[in-house]
Amino acid sequence: MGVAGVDLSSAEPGLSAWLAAGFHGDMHYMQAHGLKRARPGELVPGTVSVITARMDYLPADTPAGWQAVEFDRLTHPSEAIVSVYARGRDYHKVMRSRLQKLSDQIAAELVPLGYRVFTDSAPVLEAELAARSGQGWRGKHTLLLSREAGSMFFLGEIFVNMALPVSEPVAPHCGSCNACIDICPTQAIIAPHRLDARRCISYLTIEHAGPIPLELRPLIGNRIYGCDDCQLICPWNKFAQRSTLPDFDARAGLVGSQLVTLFGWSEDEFLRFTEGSPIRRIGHERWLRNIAVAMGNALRGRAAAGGVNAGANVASCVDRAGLLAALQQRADHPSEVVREHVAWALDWAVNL
Ligand code: B12
Ligand code: SF4
Ligand code: SF4
Repeated sequence: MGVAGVDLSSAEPGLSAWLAAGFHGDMHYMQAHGLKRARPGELVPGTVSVITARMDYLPADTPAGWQAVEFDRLTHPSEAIVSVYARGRDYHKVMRSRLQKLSDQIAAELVPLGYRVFTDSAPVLEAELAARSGQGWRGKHTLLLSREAGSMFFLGEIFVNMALPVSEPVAPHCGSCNACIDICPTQAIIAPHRLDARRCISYLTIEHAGPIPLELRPLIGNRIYGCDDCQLICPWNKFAQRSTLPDFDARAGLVGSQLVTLFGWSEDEFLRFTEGSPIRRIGHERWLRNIAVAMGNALRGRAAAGGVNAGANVASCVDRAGLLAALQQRADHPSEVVREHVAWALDWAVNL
């Protein structure tokens, strides 16, 4: 944990430039609040300090060398890849409730305090606040990074109406490394610390509602929810810590499942299997859209563009008949978005 002040004015020009460039795509919530995002005192009047927290999320049973295990999934194109942060319980719930408990306790036992807690739940520049309060530095991929914990952690804050001594920021340690920029499958990191979200697979599979741009579909490979590549390649993630909470243990079905299996889930099954998971928020339609793209890519038979195994020919381990049959079963799906992505996948598979 650390403490930041509320003056983020030096971040405002960067936020405005990012929005003006349209890098937020259709994440209208990023634009809606304008510069309030950089002004904690406007979001919660009376706020004079922000207590910041980070919380590790690697599942407790994560093996040594887990980055190689994750990269290897890209060479099994029939397997569905859900990014690591989304395999357990929704962090919004886990972290917010713990911060709420902590604040209640501080207010009850230590000092009367006005407070509000947030974890990606309001217009707050979380990584900026965390960087200013010594939680780590901003990596070139834009995420917060620490020498003790890499970047596999969530951020959260307690806005308080009491002036607290501010923590010292830490020096950046990216040096001349550019590994995250180089590995990004869609070249979404257009320069150090500059992310065009519209190209990011995390945006395309989670935040974006409509059709996925055609030129980006092949680059998504078999990633069906989020993307971890820029973090997997980061040398500092050898220091990433396992979570001590069972909440972040991976749920059955979300690791190592076949695309065909997840594509077969009915809407009821989708809602049941994703109860309490962040995945639920994308809904069944986007879920099918994402998996259809991955199935098209699997049929095409090449390892996901980008990743360390880029271009490897992996057609031999793909059950073409099974994938084609599953796609054809959804060809008349009531959603136009699903139908169009299924048609694309079938077409992409045959028109080599
Ligand atoms: C919107 C959002 C996204 C978007 C955009 C990401 C982004 N980098 O902006 C998308 C959907 C792509 C995304 C993806 C992911 N996200 Co996200 N996301 C957010 C969210 C809600 C807001 C981030 C934000 O404010 N972006 C706006 C830009 C302007 O901010 P910025 O990067 O700080 O930019 C500063 C400078 O770089 C500069 N700048 C940036 N661009 C430009 C352009 C120009 C021209 C100029 C001059 C300056 C400039 O100015 C800014 C101010 O100083 C935060 C939660 C929160 N409320 O903060 C989570 C958050 C950043 N995400 C998180 C996570 C885990 C992820 C993923 C790893 C999930 C996944 N596995 O798929 C990926 C990682 C992708 C990546 N490399 O960033 C965590 C990160 C934890 C950490 N260790 O840092 C957060 C903090 C959520 C949380 N509470 O834990 N995310
Ligand atoms: S999450 Fe994936 S697509 Fe997004 S910036 Fe990182 S490597 Fe690129
Ligand atoms: S991969 Fe390299 S440049 Fe990117 S965040 Fe990690 S250390 Fe920094």
